[in-house]
Amino acid sequence: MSVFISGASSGIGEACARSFAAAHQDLVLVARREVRLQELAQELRTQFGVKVHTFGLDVRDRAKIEALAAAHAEIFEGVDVLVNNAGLAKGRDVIQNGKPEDWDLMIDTNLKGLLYVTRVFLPSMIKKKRGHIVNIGSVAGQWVYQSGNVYCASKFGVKALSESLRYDLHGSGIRVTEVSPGMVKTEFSQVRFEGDQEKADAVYAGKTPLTAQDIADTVLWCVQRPAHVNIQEVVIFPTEQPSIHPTAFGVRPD
Ligand code: NDP
Ligand code: 8X3
Repeated sequence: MSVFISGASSGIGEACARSFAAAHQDLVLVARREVRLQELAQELRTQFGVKVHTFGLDVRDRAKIEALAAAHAEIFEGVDVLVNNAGLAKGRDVIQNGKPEDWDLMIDTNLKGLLYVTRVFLPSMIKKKRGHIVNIGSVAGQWVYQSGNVYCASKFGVKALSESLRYDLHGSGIRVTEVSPGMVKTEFSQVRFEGDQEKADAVYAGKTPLTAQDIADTVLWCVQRPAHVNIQEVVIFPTEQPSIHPTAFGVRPD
């Protein structure tokens, strides 16, 4: 068995890679920053003796994921656990000031990318009558907050796709879990605010956010339940973030 993790070059995906490697699972890691993946892979091979394959992949590139799956069929068909983690927010504008290029990026990555990646694993999982798809959603996919608009919509979409996969794959033996975190300190806010460190830091100021490891622990726990148990959804907030709304969340829109 091996575990495929998208967006393993930082944050939650990287922490998942470390946790599954520590649990002696072989890995297939993808992200756009391939050098980071290669460094992580080398570290995990040395530390845990696991096999790790890495591929530079932009999940928006459907032709590339299909070509990789065809060229490396043995590796892809050996995947029993798919962690759809690659994702991002871009900008935090009210919708009337939103930038269409940010909307495209979020929808193409968080939704279409998840679909393109999932699609290449379904035939082999269905044939094997086993598999586990873990989608990293968000509390932003459970509740909307001001200026969250398109990011929230993309994560509501992840929730819809997770539920749809459960219906459509019913009877196949494949489990589908959605893990929906609140505030996690990763590179997420740096990406959202395009490297503006002050804005990114303000998100977490005076609070104790979740760590990427908290989420990886949860993903691993879901996957390690017996085959007849499917943890359908997990919503995890930091203790100091009682709800998604901005006064609790830390950053108010400009
Ligand atoms: P990071 O920015 O630290 O990690 C995001 C990962 O996604 C990176 O490895 C990045 O790799 C990858 N990624 C982004 N775009 C693409 C792409 N087009 N193709 C392939 N990989 C891509 O943030 P997080 O770890 O926090 O984010 C992981 C997931 O968790 C996301 O889906 C996010 O929406 C979700 N989430 C995060 C929360 C938070 O507060 N941090 C809360 C709730 C959910 P690279 O740039 O190398 O391609
Ligand atoms: C990330 C959490 O609340 O910033 O998905 O949207 S939030």
